[in-house]
Amino acid sequence: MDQNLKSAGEKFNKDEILADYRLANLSRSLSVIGRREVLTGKAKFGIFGDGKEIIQIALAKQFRNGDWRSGYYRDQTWMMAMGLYNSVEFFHQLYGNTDRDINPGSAGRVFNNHFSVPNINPDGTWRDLTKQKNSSSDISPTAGQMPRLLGLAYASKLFRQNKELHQFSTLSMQGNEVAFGSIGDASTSEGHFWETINAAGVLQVPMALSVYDDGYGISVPKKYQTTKGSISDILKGFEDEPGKPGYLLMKGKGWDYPGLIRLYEEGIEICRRDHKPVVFHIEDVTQPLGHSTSGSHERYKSEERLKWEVESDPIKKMREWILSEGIAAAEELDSLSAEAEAEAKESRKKGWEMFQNPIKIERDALVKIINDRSCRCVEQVKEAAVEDINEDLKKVLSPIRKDNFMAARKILRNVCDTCAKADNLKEELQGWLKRNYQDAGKSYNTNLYNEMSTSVLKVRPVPPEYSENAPEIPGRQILRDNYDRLFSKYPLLVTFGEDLGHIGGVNQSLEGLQKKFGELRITDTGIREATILGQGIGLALRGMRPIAEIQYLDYLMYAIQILSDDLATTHYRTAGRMIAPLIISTRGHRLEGIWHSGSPMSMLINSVRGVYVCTPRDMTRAAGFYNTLLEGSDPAIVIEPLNGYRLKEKLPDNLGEFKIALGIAEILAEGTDLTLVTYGSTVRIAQEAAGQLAAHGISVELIDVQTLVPFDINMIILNSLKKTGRILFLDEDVPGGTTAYMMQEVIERHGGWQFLDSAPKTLTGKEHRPAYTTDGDYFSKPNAEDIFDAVYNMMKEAVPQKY
Ligand SMILES: Cc1ncc(C[n+]2csc(CCOP(=O)(O)OP(=O)(O)O)c2C)c(N)n1
Ligand SMILES: [Mg+2]
Repeated sequence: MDQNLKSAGEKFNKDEILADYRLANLSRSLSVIGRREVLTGKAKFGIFGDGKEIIQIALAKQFRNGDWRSGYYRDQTWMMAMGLYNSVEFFHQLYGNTDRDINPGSAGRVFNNHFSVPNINPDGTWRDLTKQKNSSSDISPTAGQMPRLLGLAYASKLFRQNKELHQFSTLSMQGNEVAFGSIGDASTSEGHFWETINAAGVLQVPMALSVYDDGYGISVPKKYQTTKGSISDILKGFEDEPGKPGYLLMKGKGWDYPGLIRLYEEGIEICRRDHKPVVFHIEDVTQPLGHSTSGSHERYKSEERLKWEVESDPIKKMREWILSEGIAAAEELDSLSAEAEAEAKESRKKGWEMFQNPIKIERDALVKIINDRSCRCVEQVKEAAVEDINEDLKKVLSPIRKDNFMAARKILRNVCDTCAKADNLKEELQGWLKRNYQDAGKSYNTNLYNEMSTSVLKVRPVPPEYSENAPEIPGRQILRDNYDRLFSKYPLLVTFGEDLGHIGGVNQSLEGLQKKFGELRITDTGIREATILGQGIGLALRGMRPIAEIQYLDYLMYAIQILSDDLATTHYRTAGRMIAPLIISTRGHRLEGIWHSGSPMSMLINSVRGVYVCTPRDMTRAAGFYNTLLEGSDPAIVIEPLNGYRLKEKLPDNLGEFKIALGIAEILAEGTDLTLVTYGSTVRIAQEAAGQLAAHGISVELIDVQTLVPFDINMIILNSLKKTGRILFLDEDVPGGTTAYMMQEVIERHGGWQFLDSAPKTLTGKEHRPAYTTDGDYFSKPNAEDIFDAVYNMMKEAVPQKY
């Protein structure tokens, strides 16, 4: 017996030890039964926490109200130990139960063992985050939890160090919260891991990360994942040294119950007190059921490894320790594990019934309609088809909703059309489908955006007001002076990014503001776009109002995974129970060169649905969007037009107050011949072209869509098209990119095709990236002459005798 284990016996309370032992057994039984449920076809996929039970029980003991978790799919025992997850909920997750009251973590929208705890009430107001144990919502991409973890920890630093924030006592207890993370050994190979580790060391934040080292990432062993095969060995350079703050590195064994309890007690105390980041490298971890239900580990683990895993099983080891310490007798432990197994089985039964019952009720109602209403008349063939479908449906042993809907829709096609009774059947079936589709829609198709009263779409717009002699000043100063008001108005507002602190931004739109508001509010960061995003997500989840800056639109590529997988899905994947109202500020569209002039808008809009996308044409509009967004609770990106910082704009009187509504297109010039639709930097070029066209007798109606998502809520473009009958969509994206998106919105979704007198057209950038220099730009992106020709040719085609 290990010396460490031996001496520990006296220190622990027997009841607690036995409760922990029971919980470990319960969790293991759930994993075993859960796997079986998938292999017998009752559930679709399963991934479990077997082998990690003892680590998580020890970890959970240090987790207090107000703390935060950002973990991954192995954490079921941790969640159970904190009282945030129970054995019936385990099955709700596994089956994908969509009832958000009984399956609150995800309402069936994500794989099992992906957790979350609401940060808002159903009306959108913030919960008291200091009175609950908080878990951010898990995502499946490996290491995807890391950037967000940085932000969760960073919030504690801000809440502690910025005294003005001490008043927000339901968001934080003056920063005394720890952000706990977990990650598998193999996922430490990801860039996100290293970027986060470095950033948390630089920032010195209370981040406590556990690495569960089970030696494998699915089938690939550590030697292919980690230099020297040991994450703690290679993290050594990050360790604290006198005068050089870094990390606390701690090591434990996955089977060592008393050792792990001490390890976490010691490490978390330092982390919480000193805001010192800690990495717990937990070795000797097993994975007794293999990676997931998608395969079996016998295929890739050696006989020897498999044998070692059996011997090192943490529950077996804990049992040995309890016996050797004389804490309890074997019979007592046997009865505890039998009890745990019985609970797991009972929970499976309950969970299955709760999953199946509503579906069966839905099916019964359908079958009843068919039985009562079928006409059994002369239309023999159709009637037989209806009977067959109905019989097949009744025979499905474990129905899912798809079975019901498929049957109803197929029967509808076969309802006879000769007698009155059949009319009844048709009507009732249509009614059944409508009602149940509405209900299924609530389960699967809601909450992509905030539907509560806190939605940014409900913010009342306020136009910019101008004095008679309003001066014209460079656009960057409008942004700066607007920010000045915002930082005074919103104490929870912070902004951070590369070069925006000391020098006030590469375009000086924050000039002088760090000096005025302090480094904790306007903060330079390292060059690390993915974790700038994650930092923002974590802060936003904790009730702050972050604006994360990405220096150029092109560099958002580094963060697109986090933006798309994490931020854009947060509200949807928690079925509306969590918000992360992060604002991302960036600039783009025009300059020179392949990596500084991109306008990859279709990449964005097609991968970040769930995040609003604002494309202001000037800095007054940009400022107006920030003002609006800070009044609502939605994540959004604002892309400032890169060539507009020095251009002069009229200075509004109501800086910080005027608000531009999202989704409202603006007609910038009225015209009768053709509708020209664009956004962002191209607006100015379109204005120039419209002037040239007017000189040639062509009257263009120019529309700035202002935001790509949401898109033209009031169908202003459609109304214009009704008048002109011709439309050209213009931007700097690739062919088939955002112009195609806009065309689909107007022509298909809004029904614009009915009003076309000419074929609708698009004018875009070239397929390649824009080349360097002004000429590179001229020949890569649409210019005023291109627009002139495109419009002129459309008019010539339509009215050849005139042009
Ligand atoms: C970005 C990404 N790449 C690959 C995968 C597929 N995948 C899921 S889990 C996993 C292995 C992770 O291993 P590790 O981090 O050691 O965690 P463990 O499952 O062993 O606990 C892989 C490759 C993924 N989910 N995300
Ligand atoms: Mg692993």
